[in-house]
Order: sequence, then C-alpha cells, then structure tokens
Amino acid sequence: MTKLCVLGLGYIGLPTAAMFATHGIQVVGVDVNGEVVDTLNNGDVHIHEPGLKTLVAAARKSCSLRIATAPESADAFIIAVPTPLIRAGDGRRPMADLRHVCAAAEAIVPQLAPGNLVVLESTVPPRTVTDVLLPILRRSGLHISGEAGSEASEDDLLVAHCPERVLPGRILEELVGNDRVIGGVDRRSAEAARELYASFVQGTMLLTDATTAEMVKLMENTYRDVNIALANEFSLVAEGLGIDVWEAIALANRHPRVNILKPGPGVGGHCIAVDPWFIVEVAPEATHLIQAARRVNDSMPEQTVRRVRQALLGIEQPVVACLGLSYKGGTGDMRESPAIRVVELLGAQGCRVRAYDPYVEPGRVRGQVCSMKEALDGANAVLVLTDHPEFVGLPASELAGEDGRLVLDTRACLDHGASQSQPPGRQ
Ligand code: SAJ
Repeated sequence: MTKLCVLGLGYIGLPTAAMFATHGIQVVGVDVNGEVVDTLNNGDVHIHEPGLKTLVAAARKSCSLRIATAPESADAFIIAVPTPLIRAGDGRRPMADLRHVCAAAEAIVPQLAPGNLVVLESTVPPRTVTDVLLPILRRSGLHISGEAGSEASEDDLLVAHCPERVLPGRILEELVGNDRVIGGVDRRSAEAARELYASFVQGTMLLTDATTAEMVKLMENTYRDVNIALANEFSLVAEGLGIDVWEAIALANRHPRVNILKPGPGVGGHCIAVDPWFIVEVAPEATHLIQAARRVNDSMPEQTVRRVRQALLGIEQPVVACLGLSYKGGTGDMRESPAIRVVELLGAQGCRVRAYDPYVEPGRVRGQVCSMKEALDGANAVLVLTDHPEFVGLPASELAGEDGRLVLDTRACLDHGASQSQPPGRQ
C-alpha cells in the first residue's frame, strides 16, 4: 500500500488528503498551523465545503488519515500550500510569494528516499518547478529523473506539477470528475503521478511537462479574469449609454459563438484575482491585455461606490445597506472579496455602512449586522454585492421599500419585476 504525505491542509490539501485516504492510500496530512492540526485532531474541520467534514471523518475513522505538524517518510509527497501575492505597494507589480512552497520542499528533503515521487499542487508562476523546486530537492542527494548525469534508475526522484482546478463549493465532486493536467519533469514522473491520482480521479489525466502544466493552470484563471473584465467594461459603457448591460449581454450571448461573462462589483477569491499576476511576473512586456484586465476588475469596487454616491448626492452621511461580504454566492470566503473593498470605500467616504452576510460570522467586518432587517432599517440605499441563494429572487421593490430608495443590484440576482433585468446603477 502506498503511503502519502500531504503538506498543507487548506482548501485543496485537506480535501485531497481525505480523498486519497478514502481510496486505499495511507495518508499523513501535515500542517504547520497548530490550530488547524488541533481542530482536525478534535474531529472538526476548519474549512466550510459541502461534504468535507463527512469525508474527513470517514478517513479518520478508517485510520487511513493521520494529522501531524511535520512531514515523515513516505512513498509520495504532495505540496499544497498557499502561494499568495506579495503586494509591494510602491508601484511595483504584485508577484508570487513562494516562501511556503520553499519551506515545504525544504521540510521534506530529509525524508526523501530513492524512488519517491514529489508533486507540487500549489499554483505557481511558470518554471517554478524547474527553477525553484528542483534545486531544493537536489539537496537530498538523489538524482532527479530525466536529468543528465546518470543512467535512468529506479532510485531516481520523480517530480511533477499537478495543479488543482476545482471550484470552491464543488470541490469534492470536481476533484473526482474533472480532467487533470499532470506535468512531469520527465515522462516517468508524469506516469508515476498519473498512477497516484488514478486512485480516485475519474476524469481524463492529461500528461505533459511541468512548465506547460504550470502555464495551463494560470491560463485557465486568466481567461476567466480577462473575460470578466470585458463584461465589466461593457457595463461601464452601457451605463454611459443608458442601456441595460444585462439585457445587451443576454442578447449578444444568443450568438452561437459568443459567451460573455457577468459584470459585477469586481473579482475576488484567492485564484482569479491572483493568478494572472503570476503570468505577468514572467513576461511583463508581453502581457498588456492581462494587466489591463486586472486593472479593470480591481477598479470595479470604486465604480460601484461612485454609482451609489452619485445617487445619494445631497444626503449627509447616508446609511448604505450592503448585502453580501464574501467573494461569491454560497460561501463565507472573504479573500480578495470586492464586497469588502466596497464597504471600506463607502466608510472612507462618509457613508454609514450596515453589512449583512448570512455566511459570515458576526464581528468580522466593521459595520456588520446580524440580520437583513437590521441592515435595511433606515437605509438610504441598498447595495447587493454577493449573489447568495438567500438574496437571489428577492423582489427589488421590497428592498426599495415605501420610499423607493435606491437598490443597486450589482449581481443582477434580484427579481426586478416586469423589467426582468436591471443595469447596475439604475433603480
Ligand atoms: N465573477 C464575475 N463574473 C462572472 C464570473 C465570476 O464577476 O461571470 C466573479 C465572482 O463573483 C468571484 C470571482 O469572479 O468574485 C471568481 O469566482 P469564480 O466562481 O469564477 O472562480 P473561483 O475563484 O471560485 O474558482 C476559480 C475556478 N477557475 C475557473 O473557473 C477558470 C476554479 O475552477 C479554479 O480551480 C479556482 O479558481 C482555483 O483554485 O484556481
């Protein structure tokens, strides 16, 4: 039986570790955060994801998942640690912070044995495996498979990049069902990684080299970011023209080869707002479109606040009810959330914010209230920032109240009655 060590028990590492453990692999899940380890050892999970608690409990019950604070020897290692952005803030472009990847790789070096497989799952800039990971792994003294210097041997260290591509909210089903890109430093490494993932992946496994796999993952999220930026830019143009962007997009999407995404208050989450910068980092001169898209999406919270302020001109310290704080519907995840930026900007511009999010525990955000009623009472305007199921289909007229206050539905998720849809910025 294979023994696997998974480093990083976050949004990807924990579901992945539990998935392997419930498919015949002995797994040691490692996290450097003592609180995470304690939570898991107490039978709880620190991540809200449908089905995850049950899966982790099943893995723990069968004794195939152990939680630890340091890696131990194994047949295979998966590194699934965060790769956040370093935002220098002095005009320099953001870039990937690879400290956690380096620390995880350094931690496994003393445990590596001949014939081991090391997989990097974290999203990284192109060439991280070859330029950053391999130099650390070479410190083990093992020969890396496919590298010059000696004949291919069973003792070679196998190395691959297998980026995750699961959607938060559907992680467990997508881990199993999605096609998986497997990028080996050589063919033998890719085949070994395919064999490992075959224990639960039902999608097609697509073998390539490590740098291509790194680029593929970034291209997927950049494709989405650029297309959302296009929709957001359309919304700004439509506002100037006084037309309904949602209606225009719906009509354009009736073309058989057009699929415009949805405009909104900006792009959040730990992936789409981050990953395009990893491409920019390696090719700043060749990425004008990608950089422009990032700027458009990052400007949308300001645009949203401008629309509210314009409608409330003349009201001193207006009360603005903000519905939704997380980066997208159905989750309490507030990482890079444009809603948080909107709330901050409103506060900075003298508005009194009452923010309500049924998925975010009270006390996390300034101005947060515990119920929709509390948010709406006495508000001069209502701003819908997240398309939570609880908000979808609510009649806009009800939120507008008797006085017909402004209702800005940035997600077009309310029921706007006869008009069907509504352009942002209009009542
Ligand atoms: N958004 C829009 N308009 C749209 C679609 C999304 O404004 O038409 C906004 C959302 O509201 C949210 C942000 O974009 O703020 C991102 O949400 P998302 O649902 O598009 O994506 P994530 O970040 O939850 O997950 C993405 C997925 N990537 C793609 O769909 C290409 C997922 O498959 C990846 O695994 C994940 O990033 C990741 O880990 O990289």
